[in-house]
Amino acid sequence: MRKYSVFALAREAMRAHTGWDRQWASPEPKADYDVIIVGGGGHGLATAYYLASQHGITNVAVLEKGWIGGGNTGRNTTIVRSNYLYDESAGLYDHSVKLWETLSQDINYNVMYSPRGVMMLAHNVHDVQVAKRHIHANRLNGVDNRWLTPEEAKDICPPLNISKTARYPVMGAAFQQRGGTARHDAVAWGYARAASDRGVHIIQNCAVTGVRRSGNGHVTGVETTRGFIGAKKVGVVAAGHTSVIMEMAGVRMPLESFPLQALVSEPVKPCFPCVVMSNTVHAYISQSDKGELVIGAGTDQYTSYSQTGGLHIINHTLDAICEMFPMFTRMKMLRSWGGIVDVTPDRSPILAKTPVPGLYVNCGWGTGGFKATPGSGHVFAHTIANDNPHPINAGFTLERFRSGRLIDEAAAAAVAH
Ligand code: FAD
Ligand code: PYC
Repeated sequence: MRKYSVFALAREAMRAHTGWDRQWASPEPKADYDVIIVGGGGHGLATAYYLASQHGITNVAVLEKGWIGGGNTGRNTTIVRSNYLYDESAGLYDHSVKLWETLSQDINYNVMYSPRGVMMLAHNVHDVQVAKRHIHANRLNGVDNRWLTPEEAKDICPPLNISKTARYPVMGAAFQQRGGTARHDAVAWGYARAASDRGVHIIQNCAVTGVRRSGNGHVTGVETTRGFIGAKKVGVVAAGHTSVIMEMAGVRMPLESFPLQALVSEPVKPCFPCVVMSNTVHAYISQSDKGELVIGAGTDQYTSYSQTGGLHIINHTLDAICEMFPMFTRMKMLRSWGGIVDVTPDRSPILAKTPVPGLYVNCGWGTGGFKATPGSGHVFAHTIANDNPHPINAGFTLERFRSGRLIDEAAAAAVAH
């Protein structure tokens, strides 16, 4: 009989549960695929999963230059919500929230979606008016959101300082109960495992370096660090680097890339029951299941591909957090990091066909695409499979930057752009 050490048994259990070993077992690329997805973040992996599960397209490869989930998917602060102002955005993000609600069952992987509620604070008359406008617009769209007085906000979130003498006094808050958090790594691993189980190839350490087109302009495949790989269709889902890849196909994108950073505190016992965001002071906070306070800042003011951000930005964020939650003043920071987000002029994503036949693009999520991962993958898979957008992403075109029919969600992210 084969003997297992306790360590080996634990490793087997981890493997069975998380599928982590597949991170190092990428298959050899085939010569030809029906669809190649460039970028193994949550959106790319979700797209591959829905191509296989909803459209029966399984001859698919996801090409990732590093490791799956190593981009923004594994670097974000995991806030999920759908309290966006405009009809198109509310439709897209609420589609995603609905998918979050059953995602763990759908992909048979615990993504730890926790609808603990997202509270957006108002500190001045302008904030109050904007928040109430959002609440009314959301409710007209069937998206839950309600107004809280400062006392009601404190009942939900006891650490909140509602003193009238605070530098940024709390004048009330908008509260979306269905909003919350999820475990970001699990989202990448869960979609990867579910897609891989359906035959999708997930190929790591494989950077795309060129896009090949035929004489009539149609995409024929991609050049990579592991050689040329043929494909009938290519979907680019490479947040932060979309412009670089699209340029390889001769398409100029309306995007700028910025560092966005976050940090966690030392772990402490559960003390923070929901997510709190403040647009005015550019800080937001929640507590992870490990006990760390998860704190995010605004973007740097300058474009860059650096995965760290300006120190002054994170200092400002911590000042703001300590003002709003004085009980955290003496806590210590455990680690900080950054990611590169790509931002469109109207701060809304592009999920669309491109002028190049067979080439599709999913980008421009800026500081807020984690929450959209299931919905984005679902409608992008539809767009690729049918060579036509799903009604939910029909407005998120590339063309809108030519026509001027923008979806201007500049205030929606609740962090500085
Ligand atoms: P990614 O996960 O970045 O995946 C893209 C992948 O493409 C990467 O893995 C990259 O390595 C790969 N790639 C790039 N170039 C190539 C190439 N040439 N060849 C092959 N592969 C390539 N959103 C929220 O909704 N809520 C939040 O609380 C939130 N907080 C955030 C906090 C921070 C600090 C950051 C940085 C972002 C935050 N976001 C948040 C935004 C969110 O993380 C992103 O919008 C989302 O994760 C984008 O997912 P993705 O799959 O498109 O991108
Ligand atoms: O979009 O909710 C959001 C968000 C929070 C932090 C960064 N983005």
